[in-house]
Amino acid sequence: MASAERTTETREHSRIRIRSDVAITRGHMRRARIVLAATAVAWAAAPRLVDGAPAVTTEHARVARTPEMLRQPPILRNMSSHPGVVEVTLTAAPTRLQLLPAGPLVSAYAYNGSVPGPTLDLREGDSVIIHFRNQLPEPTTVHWHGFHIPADADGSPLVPIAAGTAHDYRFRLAKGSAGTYWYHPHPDRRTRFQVSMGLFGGIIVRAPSDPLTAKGIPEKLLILSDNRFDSGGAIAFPHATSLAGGIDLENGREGNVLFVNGQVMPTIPIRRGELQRWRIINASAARVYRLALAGQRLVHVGNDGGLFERPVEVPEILMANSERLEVLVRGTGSPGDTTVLEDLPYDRYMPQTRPADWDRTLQVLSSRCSTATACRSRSAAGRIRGTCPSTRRSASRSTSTIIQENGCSTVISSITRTTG
Ligand SMILES: [Cu+2]
Repeated sequence: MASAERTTETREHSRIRIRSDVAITRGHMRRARIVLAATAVAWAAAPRLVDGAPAVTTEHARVARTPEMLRQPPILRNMSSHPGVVEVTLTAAPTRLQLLPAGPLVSAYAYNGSVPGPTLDLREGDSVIIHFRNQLPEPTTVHWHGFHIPADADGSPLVPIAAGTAHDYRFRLAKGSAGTYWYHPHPDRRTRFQVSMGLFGGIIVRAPSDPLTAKGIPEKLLILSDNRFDSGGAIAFPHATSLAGGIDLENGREGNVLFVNGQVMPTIPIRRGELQRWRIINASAARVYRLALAGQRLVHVGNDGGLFERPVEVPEILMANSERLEVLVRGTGSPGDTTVLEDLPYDRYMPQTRPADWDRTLQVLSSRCSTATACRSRSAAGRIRGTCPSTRRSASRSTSTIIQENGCSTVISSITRTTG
């Protein structure tokens, strides 16, 4: 993988396919050295680059002016009637979509016609069959990011699916694998391009008993991505030997418009006092997010490995590419009040290619308090606590204790799973 493409990958890739990564990386590093040499003169003349770097804040703010309610990606339809078997059809194909609010129809790649692709909703222990059809004009694969499955089913670059052909992916999910995952292409040298063209989707693996679901806490799937567009609204890729192409190679291709489920700065309605579980996936090719909820602390309850034993209350969470996290968010304030999920500045750049506006905070989405429910809440590390007239106490079989919210109040001191 090229150095820029490697930024779409996580530690999991490194663990699972060290040998193939090393081989691919060497080849790409040779190409990277050639490109870097070709642009060295220009870089020397522009020690703090502005021209060629994406104007992140300006463009994102410009297109984020028409807020709309957050949509959930469609769920892939299970065609099997056998318990424990999930059989779906997934097609990657070129299409034309409106990617920018009020923007034109532009060329994109999509799974089953949508960006993000449909969500794969699974359970631990499921036998999964994915009938994949590659209608792209180039080879691709589908990689099930985070799954511990046989290498030949995992969509590696070593098992490409040729243009115009089909392939069945088959695997079984292990017990204890509940969590949030995602899928994306992983062809040799084209991962960055195909993901940027729109090929990515979410995966949820559910446990037989999920303490948060059991308590009726509603959940949202939030797939974060970014992209870059030309003046005509088309997805923009600089030439590999251009200055911007060299920057992409060094920094990874970072977009100047941020999306959640393909929407720019959408709104999530939340009742006052309501607790929501947000499953967040960083499907951006290179962007590292420092997520913070303005005016609130985040209650971090899970990551790539599923739910934690106990929640952790934090002011912000650093989220690298391909990482997943789960947080609990409470509706606060008066009806109509909004709380903004922000991407705080994170300096991961080489000085000569650092975007001029890297230190600006970006708005990712907002949650809007929708109805009045009188609640006063206070928080402490490891628990969420609120006060309301009446609460119902329930205890799981393990050490976890959850006081179920009755209208508005919830205390969670532990979220240990009680799977049987
Ligand atoms: Cu991946």
